[in-house]
Amino acid sequence: MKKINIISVLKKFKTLLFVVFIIFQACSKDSIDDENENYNNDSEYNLLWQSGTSYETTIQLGETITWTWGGGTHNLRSTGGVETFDSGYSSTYGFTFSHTFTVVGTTTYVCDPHESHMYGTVTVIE
Ligand SMILES: [Cu+2]
Repeated sequence: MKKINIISVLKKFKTLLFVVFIIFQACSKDSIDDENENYNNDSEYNLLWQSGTSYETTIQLGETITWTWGGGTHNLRSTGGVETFDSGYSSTYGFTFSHTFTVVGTTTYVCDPHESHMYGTVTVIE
């Protein structure tokens, strides 16, 4: 008798569970979108900085790039070109480093421990 009740209750809840699942999925997507919106508030250009990321970015003179750390220990250091910057090391997920580019030309940069797969080039145009 009790078992039958449980099965009938589960059957009734099946539709409800499905609806909850759909709502959960929708909310998850919203959360990701919100994160991305926050991500883009600080400056004109936002780049994720973690293993396996490399960038070629062209920006206007005076614009700022912000790099946001993913997991791992990274730094971000210019290695050549017209501008110089050095973030120092951080292991903090979500750490950010920003640089405003004020010289026309190209600058290369790298993460020293991961130079083969974390690097970039910024080209500044007028
Ligand atoms: Cu790195």
